[in-house]
Amino acid sequence: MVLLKTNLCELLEIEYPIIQGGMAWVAYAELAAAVSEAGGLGIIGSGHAPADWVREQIHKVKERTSKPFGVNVMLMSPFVKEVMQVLVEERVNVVTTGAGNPGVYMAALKEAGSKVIPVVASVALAQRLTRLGIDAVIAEGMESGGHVGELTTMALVPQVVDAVQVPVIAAGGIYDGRGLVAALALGAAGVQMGTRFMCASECPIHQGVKEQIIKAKDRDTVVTGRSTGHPVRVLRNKLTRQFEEMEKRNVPPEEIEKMGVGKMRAAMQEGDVEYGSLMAGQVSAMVKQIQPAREIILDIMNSAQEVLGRLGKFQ
Ligand code: TUI
Repeated sequence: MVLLKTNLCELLEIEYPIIQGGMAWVAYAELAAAVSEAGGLGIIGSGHAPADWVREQIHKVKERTSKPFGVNVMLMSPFVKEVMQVLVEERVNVVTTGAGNPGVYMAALKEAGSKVIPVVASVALAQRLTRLGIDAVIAEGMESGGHVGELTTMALVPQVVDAVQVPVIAAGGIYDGRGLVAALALGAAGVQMGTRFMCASECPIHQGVKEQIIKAKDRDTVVTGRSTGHPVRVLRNKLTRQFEEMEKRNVPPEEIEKMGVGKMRAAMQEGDVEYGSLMAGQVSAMVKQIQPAREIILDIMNSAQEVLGRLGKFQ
């Protein structure tokens, strides 16, 4: 097995430089524990969930593994304050944040000994947060599923690498060893992957959603909600056609936002693949099967070894 130990492995005390994305309604304790047990960093996605739920999930992971794990906080959640308080009390190893600026929570999290790793979609935010003492940063390109920025991973990652001193984790558009090696070539110290882990056997989302990801082809994801200021990448379905139609008619953003409420839950829990929000990234097309998390991680590392062997021939 190729040894791709980076400073991220050291920082997080993990075996492989692979982090599982903290996806709301998807990344439950079962998945996070399986990824951490397999040598990556598993992350619970807290999304819009209340603090008590997050505490339960943390306890569930702690029962299943003694290895480090993380929790992702969606900063637009109405429960963000209470959730942060739970993370401080539980002394979670790693806290990742999304969809905003975690500045006001930094001091308390650092005090509790947590590594703080925000997701950014721009160089400016990465720089601002570095000054507050973050431990690493996740640079997420618009290939990813869910809430997206404007830049691609290929353009964003090297710009963030040049702008900050902390380790950079590349996210968006990464599926296998080719993506991992490419990310390292751009200067990243590791990768975060969401979509592929949605099809992990341990991921307790509805089987119908996994099937849609496996069926997806290269152009089957679209970005909707640009007019609301919260664009999200999802698999194309009847819901996205409704959104497109509303945006064409210049329906007010509040009404469009309203139509999105509860749609992630409808997809991920109830399996409504027609009118649910199937947040997934552009690599959906590359996902061919449901596999245990351990197999996914070993497959990525094996294919990274193959790529490095191939590149070695150019020396
Ligand atoms: O957060 C994500 N992905 C998400 S969050 C989510 S839940 C949601 N539901 C409905 C509408 C919107 C979200 C689904 N997927 N990824 C991390 C990420 N963060 N990507 C981009 C950003 C980001 C964007 C703007 C981070 C900060 C930011 O600006 C903050 C500032 O102050 O400049």
